[in-house]
Amino acid sequence: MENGTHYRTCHLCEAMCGVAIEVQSGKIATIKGDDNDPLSRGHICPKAVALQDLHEDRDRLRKPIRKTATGWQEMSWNDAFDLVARRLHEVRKAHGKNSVGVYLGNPNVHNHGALMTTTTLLRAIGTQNRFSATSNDQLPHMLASLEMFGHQVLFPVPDIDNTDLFICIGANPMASNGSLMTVPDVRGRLKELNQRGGKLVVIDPRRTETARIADEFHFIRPGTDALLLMAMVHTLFEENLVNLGASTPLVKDSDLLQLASLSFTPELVAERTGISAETVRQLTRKLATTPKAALYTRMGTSTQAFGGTTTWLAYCLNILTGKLDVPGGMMFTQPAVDLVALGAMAGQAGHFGKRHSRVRKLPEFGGEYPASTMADEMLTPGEGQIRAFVSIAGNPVLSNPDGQRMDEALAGLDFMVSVDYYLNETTRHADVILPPTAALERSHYDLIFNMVAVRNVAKYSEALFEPAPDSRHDWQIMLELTHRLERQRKGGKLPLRTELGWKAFKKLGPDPLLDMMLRTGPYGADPGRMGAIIQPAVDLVLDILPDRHPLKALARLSPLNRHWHNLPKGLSLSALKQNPSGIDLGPMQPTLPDRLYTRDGKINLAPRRYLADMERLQALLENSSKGDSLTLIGRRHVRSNNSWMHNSRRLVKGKDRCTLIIHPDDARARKLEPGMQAQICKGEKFIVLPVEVSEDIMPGVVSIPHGWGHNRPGTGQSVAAAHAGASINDLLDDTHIDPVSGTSVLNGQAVEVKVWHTDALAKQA
Ligand SMILES: Nc1nc2c(c(=O)[nH]1)N[C@H]1C(S)=C(S)[C@@H](COP(=O)(O)OP(=O)(O)OC[C@H]3O[C@@H](n4cnc5c(=O)[nH]c(N)nc54)[C@H](O)[C@@H]3O)O[C@H]1N2
Ligand SMILES: Nc1nc2c(c(=O)[nH]1)N[C@H]1C(S)=C(S)[C@@H](COP(=O)(O)OP(=O)(O)OC[C@H]3O[C@@H](n4cnc5c(=O)[nH]c(N)nc54)[C@H](O)[C@@H]3O)O[C@H]1N2
Ligand code: SF4
Ligand SMILES: [Mo]
Repeated sequence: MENGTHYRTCHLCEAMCGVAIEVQSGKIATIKGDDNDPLSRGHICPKAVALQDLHEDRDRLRKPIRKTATGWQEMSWNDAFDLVARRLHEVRKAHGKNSVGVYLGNPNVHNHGALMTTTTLLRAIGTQNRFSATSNDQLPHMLASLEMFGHQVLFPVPDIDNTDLFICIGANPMASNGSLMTVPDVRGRLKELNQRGGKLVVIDPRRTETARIADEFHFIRPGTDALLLMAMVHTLFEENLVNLGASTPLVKDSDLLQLASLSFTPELVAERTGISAETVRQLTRKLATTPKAALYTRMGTSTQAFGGTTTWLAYCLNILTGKLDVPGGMMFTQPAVDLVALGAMAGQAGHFGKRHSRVRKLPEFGGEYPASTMADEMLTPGEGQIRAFVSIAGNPVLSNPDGQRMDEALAGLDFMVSVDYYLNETTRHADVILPPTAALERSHYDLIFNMVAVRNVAKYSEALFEPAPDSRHDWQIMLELTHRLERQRKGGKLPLRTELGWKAFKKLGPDPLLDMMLRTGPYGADPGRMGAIIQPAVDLVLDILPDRHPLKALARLSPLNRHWHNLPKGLSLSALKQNPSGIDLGPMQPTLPDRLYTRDGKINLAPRRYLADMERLQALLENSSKGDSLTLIGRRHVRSNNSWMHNSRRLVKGKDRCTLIIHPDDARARKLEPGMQAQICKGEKFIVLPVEVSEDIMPGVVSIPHGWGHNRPGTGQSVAAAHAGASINDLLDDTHIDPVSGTSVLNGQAVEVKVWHTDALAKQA
């Protein structure tokens, strides 16, 4: 990269901030917000500097490494690919295709090259034992979207820039910068809400950074949101406040929903939720009578015991009050690459429960089993046991519940390969680690987060630096492995046209395919052809893609989708290259009924699997917490990102952030004082953390952030190890899942807390 300013999208979280990176003498001098980015308008958060730290990090792996009796050894890419393909093939041959497990971690969705190529690798591996971070995250939203709108990734997004009432439940966008709501500069946007006379309401067991700037805040007992939302539904019907608005002709089964809500009066649920009946009624009226309002829920309501039902009810409340698909309400985006439409055309709108996992009989979602049963599938002998494992951009030892068991399971595998930058808590179990190029060495386009952005925009960033010599992009790693595995599977030889397809794919990489997606998309420059030279190569690539690959649909995409006629045209890769700060495609627009994918063209308000959960919800009313236990929830901090950004000195410096937050009453009862070490126990398991005493947490609730616990031996992140903290997931049970969706319960498990006596261990022994 020549000296000067390079414009780019930060890929670290969902917010898609535009950054301006100043390069001098081949090195990064400064990283600032890009004022011309139409979405982020100059905003960045403190993590943006980590783009540089990650790039320059000496602990970041740059060559493939292999575990040997005498330690890790570098190896050539060719040897590494051969070894991995051979070992995976051997295991598969000996034990069947399901003996190989695959886990896809979160950064995959921030990486268009990986997204376009992992599907091919998954097909080549051919296993049903697939897992990802989805089931520790947004699965309930995908399920509700599938059940109600007919498509697993058609998410309603708060039109935060135009709303007058934003009800935020179980999310802390001031720390997380939004999720399933790409919202850079959320602080500025909430300030604007305030300036136009709008209101922010936050409901959370902790007075969060977002709660602090809210007009109204209510504590809620963890895991009881479904009761609150049901009481709101009840109130809407009881007070004749239901008004479906524009959705009226589309909605079906609201009578069934009314029936389900009958017994959940605000009075009845008040004690259990901790929110008074009067507050519930007021809030419901406010939602119903504010024309531009949006009720939004996220992690705290999704990764809990009632994640599925809560998320469904949140969607229902928006619909019952006429907030769906209207400006200022919950709207659907129209991104430049419309993966919703492409997925539907490729027969990938989603499915649930088509088959069940071997050990715990848990349902698949979109072809993946819940991550909380990954260790079971590795540790339980029998046909179909996972013996070889592929982890791509994930750290399940820290991110999955029961990290200790995950550790033990990974340690017992016959073979493991990780595609990752770091030797960390998970990849230390691998036999081979394949490190991709650094993010700034690759181009970037946000295929996923444009689908949930509060404004339609498109932006492409070219690589800032040349790839380091002898390095491979994620997509190159996927393609090499896939190609070799396909060859192995076919006895060493592929037909000539297939070989040409592989050659073409490896040569082109993801960007010409992206160009094709842009051109054939809703704002496309020209609906079909990309020029006589590239098109034949692209055709060869489309030929070798799996049948249900969304890109496959591109070949059939000539008449533009019916609801695309009113959008501005002209997008292509070259158009984006000419606008390095991005192109504004305007605010979200109403898109119904065209955007619905249900078979009958209706929005289903009362899918059966949620109604079937009513008995359990009723039981929740009765069973209140008992004994000495406290309820554990998570939290995020703006200077952190899941498990993998603790090796940046600039981000971890300062006050210890991996602490236990506890209410003064609960601390007093346990003789805990600020700064003391607390032992947090769950059954036999425990971790030890410094105590923070705060009125900002609800009595009976404690909070620990996730992604810490860098004290395991054999890792290679020196800064992180010096700021180790402890992993909340070493406490959480992997048996706790939301039965409706299969999502892990990461918020709301019971723990016990006491003073940590350093001699306690000695006594125990
Ligand atoms: N208790 C608790 N647990 C949680 C959560 C919680 O709130 N509480 N949150 C859950 C959520 S929402 C999520 S998304 C998951 C995340 O869980 P995971 O996806 O399993 O883990 P991450 O911590 O995101 O780790 C990402 C890994 O990818 C590597 N990596 C980063 N960029 C790249 C890249 O470009 N290419 C490749 N090949 N590798 C890369 C990093 O080095 C790191 O090892 O954690 C979940 N776990
Ligand atoms: N700085 C930073 N940003 C991130 C990440 C990060 O690790 N750090 N991770 C990224 C990822 S992968 C994701 S998925 C998003 C997540 O983004 P958010 O959904 O905003 O996630 P959190 O900040 O964890 O907020 C969850 C909130 O739910 C509350 N909560 C817990 N249990 C309950 C409950 O039972 N009921 C209610 N009502 N609230 C509850 C918690 O107190 C917390 O305030 O953030 C992304 N952005
Ligand atoms: S909020 Fe921070 S980490 Fe997220 S995209 Fe913006 S600068 Fe990057
Ligand atoms: Mo996530």
